[in-house]
Amino acid sequence: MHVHRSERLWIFFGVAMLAVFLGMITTAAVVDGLVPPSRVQTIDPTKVSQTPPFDHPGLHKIADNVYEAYYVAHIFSFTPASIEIPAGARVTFYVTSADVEHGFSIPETGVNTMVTPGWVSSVSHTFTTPGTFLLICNEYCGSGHQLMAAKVVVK
Ligand SMILES: [Cu+2]
Repeated sequence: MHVHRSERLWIFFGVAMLAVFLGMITTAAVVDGLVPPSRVQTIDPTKVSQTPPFDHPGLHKIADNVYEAYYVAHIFSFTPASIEIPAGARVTFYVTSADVEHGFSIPETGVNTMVTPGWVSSVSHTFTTPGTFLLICNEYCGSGHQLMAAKVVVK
């Protein structure tokens, strides 16, 4: 089969670019220790229920209108199932998974992160308007995925 010279050139160019990009990703991952954004620390996924502060997940008040919320995602729910905060509160969410990959998303806010076993993900948001916000898993995690939700109540 005859392949035209310019076709061969483009095939070579495509393969070379693929090699360059794979090399860049590998270098960033191995040399720079790059991890996906919002993952702040590692945790043993088999010992989540014994590892502070995830042994007692929930809301912690840090200062006036400043909170930290520790969540454990597991098939097919979040712990805690509901938190209540005052309007204007800044909440930093720390989330980990006790089993499989999950999502952690509060639609209509900037809260959206993946939850990977072995990692703690973190995302912050200031809740200015009162209301009940639905917290959902947006990564398919199994047969009960559509049931996986929790509430953030802003008063
Ligand atoms: Cu899910």
